[in-house]
Amino acid sequence: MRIDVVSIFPSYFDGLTLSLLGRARDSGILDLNVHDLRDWTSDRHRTVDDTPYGGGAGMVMKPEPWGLALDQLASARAGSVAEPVGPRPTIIFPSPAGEVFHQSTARELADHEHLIFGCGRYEGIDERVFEEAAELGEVRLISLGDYVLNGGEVAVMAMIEAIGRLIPGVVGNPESLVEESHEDGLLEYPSYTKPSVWRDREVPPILLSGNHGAIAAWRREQQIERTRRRRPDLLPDEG
Ligand code: JDE
Repeated sequence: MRIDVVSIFPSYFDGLTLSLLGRARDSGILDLNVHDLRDWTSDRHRTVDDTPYGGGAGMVMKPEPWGLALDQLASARAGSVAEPVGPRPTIIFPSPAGEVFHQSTARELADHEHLIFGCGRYEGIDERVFEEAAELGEVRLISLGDYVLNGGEVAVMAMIEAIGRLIPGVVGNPESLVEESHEDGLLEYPSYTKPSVWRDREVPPILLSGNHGAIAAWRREQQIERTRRRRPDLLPDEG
């Protein structure tokens, strides 16, 4: 998978090159490229924002640098620039006004060949950028949840981490993916390790019993109970 990120703070993404995703990059499974939006400006001050038409608070990101950046990154495909070969990219803009990101969104995006993430700052991006981007690929405005961040960078990092670990070959043990929260629609069961008694707190005895069937049933029961208490919205009946 190829991922391009466009941001005015590219160094935010240094952390992504570490650990899990770092290994995916080293092995060639993930081709992650972070770009500075200002590289597509041509004025002395490398301007990326301007005042909003119609008035209002704050600044809006100018369309020209975004247009040039997306043209170039979307054409980074086999074939020629005029006649590229292969699937069109999916172009993602984090936005509090977007569709909500779920594990199912991550799974779907993990199958894509080329993702481009655009990180907005200030009060937003000139709306015509999304229309232009739609000529180059599938555009998705995606929200992490109902809260506002200063810019898209942190949201993009979260999405790349969620997507990147689902690319086959990134996580060593595929079973660890299936057992996690949200992969089976329930929260995780509680985990324990040694010592079996710590500060007078005992590990549930069933986990020491060696009865694998009983352990599996207990864990499932814990999952259902936790989900009912903390996230009843995830259960089929009685949202
Ligand atoms: C993401 N949940 C919250 C994005 C934006 C077009 C595109 C993007 C402060 O204003 C913002 C902030 C952000 C960053 O993303 C989030 C977010 N998931 O806050 C935009 C506006 N228009 C604007």
